[in-house]
Formats: sequence, structure tokens, C-alpha cells
Amino acid sequence: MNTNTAHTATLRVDADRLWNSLSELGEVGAFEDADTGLRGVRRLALTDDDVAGRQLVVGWMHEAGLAVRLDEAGNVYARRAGADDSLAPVMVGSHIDSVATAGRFDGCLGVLGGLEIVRTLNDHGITTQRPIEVAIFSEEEGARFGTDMLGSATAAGRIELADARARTDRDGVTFGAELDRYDLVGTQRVPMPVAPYAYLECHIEQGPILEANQSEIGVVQGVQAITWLELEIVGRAAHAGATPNALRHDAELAAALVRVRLDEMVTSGDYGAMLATVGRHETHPNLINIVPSHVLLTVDLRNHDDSEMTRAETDLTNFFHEVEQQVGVTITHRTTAKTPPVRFPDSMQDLVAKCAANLGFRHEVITSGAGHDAGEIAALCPAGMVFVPGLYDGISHNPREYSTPEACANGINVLLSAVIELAGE
Ligand code: HGY
Ligand code: MN
Ligand code: MN
Repeated sequence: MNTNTAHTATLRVDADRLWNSLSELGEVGAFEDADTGLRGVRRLALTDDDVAGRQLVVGWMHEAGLAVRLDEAGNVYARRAGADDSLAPVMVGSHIDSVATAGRFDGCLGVLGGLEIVRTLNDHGITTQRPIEVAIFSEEEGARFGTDMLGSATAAGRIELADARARTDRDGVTFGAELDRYDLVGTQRVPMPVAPYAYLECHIEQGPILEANQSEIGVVQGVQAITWLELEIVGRAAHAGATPNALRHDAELAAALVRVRLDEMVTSGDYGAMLATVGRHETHPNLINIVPSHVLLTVDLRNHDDSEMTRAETDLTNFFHEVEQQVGVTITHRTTAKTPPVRFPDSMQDLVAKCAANLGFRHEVITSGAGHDAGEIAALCPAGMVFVPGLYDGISHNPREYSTPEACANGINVLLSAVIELAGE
């Protein structure tokens, strides 16, 4: 092993090479976004574009001398041997699947940053004591198969493989069928048979805090709770002109009451730092002169505090019953995702903070508003995250998503330092 501290302390990643990889991957599944006039990214999980992105990155992994394998959920693990290859690896990674209107940084920075660390160690002929693995987790976004962190949750054992394979998209296509169709079912079992020694993920913040505070690095203390609900509201279609109001069972009125109640729950502050989003909404028959009979809508709830989240869920369910009585509709709902808050160990937070300080970066402790694979892998080993700021209030899940070449390199240099230290333990 030749990871001597003096030599590696001055090691830095190749910022241009990292940026070029981000830019090249960002062209896979790129589209001209009418809303912003920018080139966005659309690489929904297990689509031709997602698979093309995987093939591009796995090709780079092979070029970097990594041994690449898949698990039964299509998660990719690319391994760089250590001096003592019997030791559990230090794992870095994230995802490269995207939402339908994405930028080119969400997830990709963590995967390509991990690859850049390998490329940098290769350039300098450095062998670490422990093996290093770069992971690409499947369907982190949940944008196609309806539950987020699907791949990493399966690798961590929170979701059974059979349940993961059975998840369907809006056309009734299952996650398992798509894994089979693209030949992405690997030989490694899930849950992960050998836990990593530690896991680190670099990710854009996807919010305004670091930019507003002019922090260069976010030391992530944890991830907030997430609950996703899918509501089906059924009323009765009727003539918009001839039906007296008292005889209506207007599914759209019920949906509006739910949305307003969610806003009241958030703005009242009665449920802590709660956030609520109705991101998907479909109405039927969707015609100007017919009272809507059916509405499908999704509810995304976030909260730093699990007890507040549970209370909000209970009160919301009770409110659904009130609306049923008031409007004369039926509301059925199902929970499609539910993850508790995750707190990363102090040891990992301290390591990230120390590496940021050693590199001279202004850094602050932050809780992630978004869900991440690190929140799942934290069930298997000590996990931590490095955030980099985004511009334009850190907007994300939008083609405006942008972080600078320097900010990205800063984050991956912090990751590099932390990985080298962990891989020498
Ligand atoms: O929804 C999330 O927080 C993540 O982007 N999947
Ligand atoms: Mn992400
Ligand atoms: Mn995302």
C-alpha cells in the first residue's frame, strides 16, 4: 500500500475531466425544455436512455480498470482492488436515473465523482489498503416505478426483491420485466451480502441554503422523512349546466379541498417543518361541461421529525373522511413510499467536516431535503454525504439545475480525502 499521508494530502481530482464526464453523460437523454429553453435530461429508470447512460458510465469504469458486477436489482458495483482485497470496501456512488425534467447533476455527480476518484488514484499509481467500489443504484428517483430509492432500498434489504420486481409504471410494466428485458439482473444477491466498510455520496444540495450562506461544502447530518401517497377520488360525472349543486359529487372539488388543507398544514406550522406537494394530478373525463368523476393525485410529504410526519398522516386521513362526507365522493389512498428520517453517524460527519476544513472550504452542517441512496445504505454501514451548492436558489428536478465546475471539483476533492482516509483504516 502506498497511500502515504503527505503525498495524498496534496492529491486533487482532475476538475476538467470530471466536468467533461458530467457534460457527456448529460447529453444522454437530453431534450430541449420548452419551459426554460435549456437542454434538460430525461433518463427515467430502465428506459433506453437510462440504459444508454449506464452503458456509457460502465464503459468508463472498465477503462479505469474496475471490475464491474450487477446485483439482482440492477445495481452496478465497480470495484478497484485494495492491497488487502479481503477487507470490506469503501463505497461511493449515487444514481444516474433522472426525473423527466432533470438537470445533469442530480445523482450523476456522486457516480462520476466516484469514478474521478478512481481515475485520480490510477494517475498517481496509488493503491489503497481497502478496495474501493463505485455504485450506480437503480431507480433512485421513483419517477417511473413509484417509490424512491428502489434499487438501494432493495440492496439494503428494506424492500424485498420480489416486491421491487413487482412495482409497475403507469403502463403496468414491472420493474422486474424491464430488468429482464435489458439483461440487468446480476448474480450478486440482494440484500448486499458483504456490507461496505463505509459509504459516502457527493450530491448537489438541490436547495437554496449553501448558496445563500456562501458555503462551499455541506456536511450532511441526515435525510428527512418522506411519505408518498396516491389518492383516487371517485365522484359522479354529471352535466355542468343541468345538475344542481346539491346533487353534485365533484371529484375535483374534493381534490381542491385536499390541496388547500395540505397548504394549511404546512403554513400553520402545526406539524413542524412539514412540506407537501401534489406533483401529479389527473382528472376524468377532463371536459369543460362535465362535472369530474375521477381524480388521481399524488401527495409528497416531507418532515424532519417522524412523529410530526405520523401525526400529519393521521390527520390527513381523517380529513379525507370529512371530505368524503362533505362532497359525497370516495377517497381511497395508498402509501407508495415511506422512509423515516436518517441521521448519519457523527464519525462520518466529522470526517467530511475535517476534510472540508483541511481543503480550506467554508462548510456548514445541513439536513438533506431530498432523499438519497445514502439514506438506505446507512442501514448497512456508516454513511455520510458531501453537498455542493447549486446556483439559482439551488433549483433541481428542473433543467435550470446548475453547479459550477469548481463547486463540483470541491465536493469531489472532499470525497477523495475522506475515501483515502477510510480506505487506509
Ligand atoms: O424525491 C427525492 O427526494 C429524491 O430526489 N428521489
Ligand atoms: Mn438524487
Ligand atoms: Mn432527484
